[in-house]
Amino acid sequence: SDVLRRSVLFRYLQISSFTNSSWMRTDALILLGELQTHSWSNASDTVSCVKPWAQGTFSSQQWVHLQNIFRVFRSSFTRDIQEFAKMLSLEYPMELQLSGGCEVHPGNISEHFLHVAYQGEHILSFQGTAWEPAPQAPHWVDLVIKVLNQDKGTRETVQWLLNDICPQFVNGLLETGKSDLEKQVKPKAWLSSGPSPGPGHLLLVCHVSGFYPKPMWVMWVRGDQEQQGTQRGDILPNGDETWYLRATLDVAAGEAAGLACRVKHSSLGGQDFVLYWGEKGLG
Ligand code: J76
Repeated sequence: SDVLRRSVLFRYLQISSFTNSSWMRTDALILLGELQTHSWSNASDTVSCVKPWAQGTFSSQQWVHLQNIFRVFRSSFTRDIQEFAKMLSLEYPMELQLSGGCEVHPGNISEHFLHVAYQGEHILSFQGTAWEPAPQAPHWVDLVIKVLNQDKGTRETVQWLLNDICPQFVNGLLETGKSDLEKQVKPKAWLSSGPSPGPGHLLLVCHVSGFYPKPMWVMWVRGDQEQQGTQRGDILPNGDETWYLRATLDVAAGEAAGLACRVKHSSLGGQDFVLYWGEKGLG
């Protein structure tokens, strides 16, 4: 199937905000490719599944075991940060971000990563069997690394989670979540005019919304001729696990007739959308 042929990125993303020495919170989410599978609010003791298939092929017993590891980790992490802040006289507020996970490639090949950012800057990573400072990290990070690397038990747990558990769990999710992961949602498309770019000029706007998955092709065309002046916006989330994209073209008012917006997407199965400027009263 498609989802098994491509590489998939699985990420645990954590944000810990330390307002002062007594106010802090940690929230996290897990993403498989474009889809959120889990969430973990500060208020909750356990990681929640946001998809019915989010336990993958793990047994309840394995799941409970992982929940315990994460619970211990979250409280130990909070304590560690407060201790380091004291030891290094770091100032509040502090923001810590953790990004860890694995990318599973076809043929059971996988890569993993675990990075930590402090005040938005990457400061350390777990590499191979130990923690390492990031290339441009401040000097005090060396001391943090030294302390962290003394905990052999934690290093072994991290290696086990990244090397063994992560790819196993992802392979299970690819099975249990297959139909969600392979879903195809067709976009809607419409045209509008944007703010005039200058006297005698029009800004043609082609909106494409509600599609899944993310890869999308959209161009202004005249017949078969792709208009090189097409400006693609950023792909934005609609918030319902579909995406939005717009493409604009600045044209002389007299040249708008005959232009069209062409949309190609996997959900359209080769039947491109073509919307003509000037139809239905526009232009
Ligand atoms: C993202 C997954 C990481 C999983 C790690 C799980 C292991 C764990 O929870 N270790 C903590 C408890 O360790 C004790 O108990 C273990 C068994 O449960 C073992 O026996 C172990 O040997 C024993 O020590 C341990 O306290 C860790 O230190 C938790 C936090 C790890 C961590 O990420 N620390 C961290 C990271 C970044 C600390 C500081 C920074 C940057 C600081 C920036 C300046 C404020």
